[in-house]
Amino acid sequence: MSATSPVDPIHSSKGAEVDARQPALSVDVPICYRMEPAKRMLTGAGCSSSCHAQFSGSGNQMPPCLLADQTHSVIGLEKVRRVALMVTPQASGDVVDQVWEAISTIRVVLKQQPGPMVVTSQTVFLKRAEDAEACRKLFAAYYGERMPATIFVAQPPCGGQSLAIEAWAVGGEDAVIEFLAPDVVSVAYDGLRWLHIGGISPPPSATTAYSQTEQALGQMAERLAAAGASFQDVVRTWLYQGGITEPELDIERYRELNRARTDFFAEQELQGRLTIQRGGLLHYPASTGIGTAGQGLSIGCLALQTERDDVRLLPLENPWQTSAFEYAQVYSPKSPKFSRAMAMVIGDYVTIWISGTASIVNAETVHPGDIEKQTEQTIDNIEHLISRENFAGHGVPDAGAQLGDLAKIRVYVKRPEDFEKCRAICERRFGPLPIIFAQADVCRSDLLVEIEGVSFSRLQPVANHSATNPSRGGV
Ligand code: 3EB
Repeated sequence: MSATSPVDPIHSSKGAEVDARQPALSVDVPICYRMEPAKRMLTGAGCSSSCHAQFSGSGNQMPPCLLADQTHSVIGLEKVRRVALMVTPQASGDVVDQVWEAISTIRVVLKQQPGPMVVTSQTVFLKRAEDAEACRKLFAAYYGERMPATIFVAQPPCGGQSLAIEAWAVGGEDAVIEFLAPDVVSVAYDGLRWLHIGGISPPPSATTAYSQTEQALGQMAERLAAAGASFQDVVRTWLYQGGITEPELDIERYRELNRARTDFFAEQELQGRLTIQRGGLLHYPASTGIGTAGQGLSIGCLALQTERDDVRLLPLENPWQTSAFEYAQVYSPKSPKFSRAMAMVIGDYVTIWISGTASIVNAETVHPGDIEKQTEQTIDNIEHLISRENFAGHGVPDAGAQLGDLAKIRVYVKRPEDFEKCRAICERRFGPLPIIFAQADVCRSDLLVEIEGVSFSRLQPVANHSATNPSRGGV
């Protein structure tokens, strides 16, 4: 491990170049470290945070106060380091205080890394939607030209705070980070190019769920095109819909979203902008479709472009669940077009973006009214979805992950009074991990909880391992 010179957390500039001096990673070292929550850490004595010993080398000065409750994971990939932060400020103070607290917490965590880190995307969960403008100004003051792709979501943090932030940062000697346009950030290294796109909302003139979805997806396609990409490259989408279970005329808004999304993807397919897997199945991104306060829509996505022949994208389904795109019409006349997860095998590394997952078995909601059983079932579903067994069923026997490989999760809880029960189960099943709980309506009125996350693991060869087909998108 290369020790770094002390970083002055107050005076060091936000350098434009990324120059992470990565510790050498050996095969038996895990990829993803969940860091101990360093709550209200005091300067100097008494700091027991394991991140010092592991990542800062010796002789560094102690970090300054960490104010907000935060947990983060450090993901050491081959050429870059990623940090996933879940920050929930203290409940006291107005929204401005809380934003500063969250920003300074993110800053301090990133200063603890051995090289410069750049925040590329963030999701801001708001108690009051109208606070978005005040937050945006503060982010602009801090980040300047280097504003992460941001999505504001009107979903109150379950702990009562004014906001919570999920932020992703990246650093590494070879990483080239470009702020291409507002809410469009690209990260390129090692033959990979990631695009983080946030902040897409339809114009106020779009009032119906159908037209909101159509226009937002159209804007997403435009932003992708402006960045030299297309829907073909999208691996993950997030759709935050106001009034998701409410009727609009006679039909539920979520069903209209699905109709618009289906039409949009059909159009993309006609234009040759959707990958078709072997067997004719379309390559739908992993997704979250979840409720927010208000009647709007806000969407974002993550895309990956690469010419590397050791990169495979694998849309995952869960044999315990009917594929969403095959749900019967009773759930939505045009089915929800998403995959249960998108696994990416990149060299020896496996990243799995897990879609919003709920207490659904086959196509039915199970355990209506019971938050504890719904939480357990949801976690069971995720565990099976990412298991080696499921990867083997998809023809990739050397990949898979466990709950302990998750770098972070988000838990959407419908009823505020269910929060503590849900949290207790999450703590028991996942162990300590970066997490945000937010209050949101799930897309079926009988679903009380939905969980999404991302895992990082390594390929593990099976005995009699035969070479797998490296072609992209193949199953
Ligand atoms: C489900 O399994 C729960 O419409 O994009 C989860 C993830 C859900 C994504 C979406 C909906 C979506 O059907 C709901």
